[in-house]
Amino acid sequence: MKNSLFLALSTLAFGLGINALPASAADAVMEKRAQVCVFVGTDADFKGLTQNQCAAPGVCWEESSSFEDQISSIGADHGHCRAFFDRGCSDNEGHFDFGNPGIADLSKYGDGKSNDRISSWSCIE
Ligand SMILES: [Ca+2]
Repeated sequence: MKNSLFLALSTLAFGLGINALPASAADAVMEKRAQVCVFVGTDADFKGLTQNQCAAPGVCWEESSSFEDQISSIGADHGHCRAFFDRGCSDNEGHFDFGNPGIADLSKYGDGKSNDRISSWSCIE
């Protein structure tokens, strides 16, 4: 058991060492994956005013006035995301979870009360 843990940690350290090499393709991939992008639309089916919003995992994205309380479709390129009805990714007014491909029509999602209510979101890989 201890040996297998040591092997796992060694493999992980080796993997990190490879990724730490400068100016490599691995760096470019790691950099690209260091954020989660969420595509939103003010209308259903990712239409209306749209935007691709990217943030590092765990970082809270605050919707601008152009999108706050107007989003009707939302989806992430990968990862696990949570949309909040309050700013600052605060759960005061509730939330719902989404991922890829996301939810094309929030007015038909659950009780429909998630439509035009999103103020912020946050994702993990
Ligand atoms: Ca809308």
